[in-house]
Order: sequence, then structure tokens, then C-alpha cells
Amino acid sequence: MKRKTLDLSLYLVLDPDLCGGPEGMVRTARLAAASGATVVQLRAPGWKKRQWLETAIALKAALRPFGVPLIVNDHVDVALAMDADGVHVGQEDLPPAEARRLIGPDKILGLSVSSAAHLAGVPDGVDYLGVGPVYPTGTKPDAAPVLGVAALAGRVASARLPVVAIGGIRGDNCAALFAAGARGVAVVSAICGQPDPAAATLALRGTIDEFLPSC
Ligand code: TZP
Ligand code: MG
Repeated sequence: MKRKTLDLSLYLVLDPDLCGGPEGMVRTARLAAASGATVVQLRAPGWKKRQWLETAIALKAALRPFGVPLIVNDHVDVALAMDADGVHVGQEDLPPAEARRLIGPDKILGLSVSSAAHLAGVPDGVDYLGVGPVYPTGTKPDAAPVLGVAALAGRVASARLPVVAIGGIRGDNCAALFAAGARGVAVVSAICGQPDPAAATLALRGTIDEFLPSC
């Protein structure tokens, strides 16, 4: 997957609890990819590395027919071991410059930023920024303070990279995020654990296509 073709518009972040474990994550990822998700991230706080690796391998196989890239959260070693499309790191993970040095020039590298200070410290080699939480979220108990749409717009204005908004995003509150300049929305509970993840993804896809400016 060439980094310059990366479509961030509907970025699914998988949650093991909401999806009902590894098999549920693979099933959810497959349904979402078939219904308009453009990126899938494996995120599993607390998992052992073996489980990360096995699930990442299964996800890669499930996503390949759709051409949807798989991003591994936090763990560069897992991403390298199973040749993921990319890695996403946060402010307390491996520093992004180190992650880039390890993954080489071709894989996707994402970085979570919340504060303006985080934004000022983004090094070369990062491909996109995850900014949030923009709305209250029950999915990440240790999330940074809620930013709101105005602060998101501020982060977008000072960022030199595409921004994916995250945190509490649903079909009925995502239009404002595109007006604020986000290039995509990252969702967990809007898809994971929904009674019909395919229908939930399709509904989000429709809203995104209505409100994401083509550029
Ligand atoms: N990072 C910031 S908020 C969040 C993450 C991983 C969780 C978002 O989950 P949801 O269910 O889409 O609010
Ligand atoms: Mg992290």
C-alpha cells in the first residue's frame, strides 16, 4: 500500500471486548471493509504479544481482498513480524522517529496528538495524525480531555499532515468534523459491538460521502 494513496475517510479501530474477542474482531473487520471502511487498526490494550501476532495475521488475510490497509497499534515488532501496512503510536509509545527508523520508508505511520504541545513535536516521517477525543467517549477510560470541534479545527489549521478525528464519533455528529478540516473519522463503538456492523459501516460511509469535501 503506497502511503500517498492512503484513504483515511473511515478508519475502524478494533476493540477486543466490544467485538467479542479475536474472531469477532476479524469478522467485524471483514464486514466493515466490505461496507466502506478504508483503514483498520488492531488495538488491544493488555494483550500478550502472541495474541497480537496471531490476530494481526488473521486480520491481514481478511482485509487483503478489499485492499484495506491494516495498521498495528503500539507494537512495531508485531507489525514487522507479520508485515502490516503500518503502525500507529501514541505519546507514550515508541517515539515516532524511532518507529519510522524501524519500519522503513514505505509503511504507514500514524501518531496520536491531543494538545497543541503534542502537535508542535511531530517529527518528519509521520503520515497522519489522530486527534482526539473530539467528543466524550466511553471506550478509552484514560483518554485525554475532550477537545471539542473548535479545538479540532485549531489542530487541523496548525497541522501539516492529514488529521483523523477520534472519540465519540457517530453518523449524526461527524459532519462538523469534516467542516473543521478532518480528512477522516476513526471509530470504535460506532461499528464494534453494533448489532449489524455492516449496516453501521454503510450508514457512516453514506454520511462521510455526503460531508467529506472532495479534494
Ligand atoms: N483514542 C482516543 S478516543 C479513543 C481512542 C482509541 C476511543 C474512541 O472510541 P469510540 O467508541 O469511537 O468513542
Ligand atoms: Mg498507544
